[in-house]
Amino acid sequence: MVLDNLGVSLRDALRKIASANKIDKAVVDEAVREIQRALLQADVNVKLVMTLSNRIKERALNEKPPAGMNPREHVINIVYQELLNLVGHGADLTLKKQTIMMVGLQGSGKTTTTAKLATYFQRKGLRSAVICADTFRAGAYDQLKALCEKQGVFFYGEKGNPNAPQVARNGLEATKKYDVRIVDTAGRHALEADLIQEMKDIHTVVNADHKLLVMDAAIGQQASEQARAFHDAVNITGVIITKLDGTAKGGGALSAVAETKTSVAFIGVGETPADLEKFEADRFISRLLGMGDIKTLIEKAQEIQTDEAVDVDALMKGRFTLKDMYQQMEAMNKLGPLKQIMQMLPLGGLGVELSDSDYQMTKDRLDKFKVIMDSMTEDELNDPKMITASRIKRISLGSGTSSENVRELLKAHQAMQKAFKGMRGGMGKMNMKRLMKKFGPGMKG
Ligand SMILES: Nc1nc2c(ncn2[C@@H]2O[C@H](COP(=O)(O)OP(=O)(O)OP(=O)(O)O)[C@@H](O)[C@H]2O)c(=O)[nH]1
Ligand SMILES: [Mg+2]
Repeated sequence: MVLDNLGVSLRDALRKIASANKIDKAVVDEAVREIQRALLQADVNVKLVMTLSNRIKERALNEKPPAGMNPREHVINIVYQELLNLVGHGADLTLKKQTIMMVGLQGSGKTTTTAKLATYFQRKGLRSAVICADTFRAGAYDQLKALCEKQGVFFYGEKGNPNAPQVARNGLEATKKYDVRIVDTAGRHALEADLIQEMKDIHTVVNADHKLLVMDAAIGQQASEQARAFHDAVNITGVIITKLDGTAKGGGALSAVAETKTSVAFIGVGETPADLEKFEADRFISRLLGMGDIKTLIEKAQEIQTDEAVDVDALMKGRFTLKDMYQQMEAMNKLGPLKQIMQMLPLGGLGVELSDSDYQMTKDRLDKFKVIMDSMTEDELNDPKMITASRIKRISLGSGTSSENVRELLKAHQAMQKAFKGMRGGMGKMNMKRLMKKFGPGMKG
């Protein structure tokens, strides 16, 4: 999805922290610089980026890690928390009787989102009604009416009446018995005085429980200024970011949250009424940082542990002998392709580049490796580095395979060893289960 690039860069920065021998000023500075670069590239507001990076720096260097957390984990956790602060903690649009007013620039997705929201509440068992207070754009009435009718949502509008506040008032009167009433308003190209005035007038009439600012994910750096203007006019209570299914960077819209001191309530991920997701900040950040799937991995590993002892921690521990490799390959064959497993690890597998074909062992290939290993001495199995050309020849003869086969095995071992080393270094002494616990809120569901 969008923000993929941001995720990749942030994971890079975290990986540096995770693989540092020691957390000192230089390490923190460099990681923070990378985080800055990543956020700026995603169009997050410059001022926000500066505030955030200063806070990370300050906390990383001054705060003592809580008991049971090593300095690397501590710093990663700080980054996680500060990013969470940046996007807010999810606006509280609970399932209750309420009125909602939608505001935003022209084309930001207000009308579409109005229908989506009405559908959302309706599916949760609340009765929704929609009021069209966009008397500015000719097609607005028909557009919203059609969307509502398709979803079985009650629609109120007055075609031909140019007085938006009046339509809103009448609409509220007509929809009294509904649980959730959503008022769609007109957008304009830019923030013009007449839009602001009309919005304020509607706001006075509607006095909504929630004033939601709808922002296109593509809005970029001007988002904060726009958000401020809307906030000053109607006191925004939450933000909806639309078109996150597209290719925009999204960081600008995220910045609107800080500007309005609110949270993202929902995100729009498509054009149909179902393409609306409730925004869960911790989940979002976990996903961005690649921590989202650890739970799946652990569960998967635990399932297998019952019959075939696979300890995920052990994958990253100790010396990696040929015997270990065989065991791991056997185990991992059960888990699925190594690459997929690695990607499920925290921080996106710590950037270890693997190609599936190299690691996906067929049963045949494993069997062959087993035969080859049977012809090796104990020393060779424990320290494959000692396997010289002449030993390769002996092993291939003894196992009835070719020298190529033996080399293939050694190559696979080396690559895997390297991969695990990367992970081991990267994870520090991080314990997967502890890590999960720590990032627990993000691991829900
Ligand atoms: N891909 C995608 N398209 C969206 C999303 N939300 C809205 N759109 C599209 O964006 C366009 C504008 O949406 P509208 O809902 O009409 O925007 P608006 O803010 O009401 O526009 P005005 O009323 O003219 O100010 C439409 O073509 C929508 O289908 C989304 O989350 N994803
Ligand atoms: Mg509209």
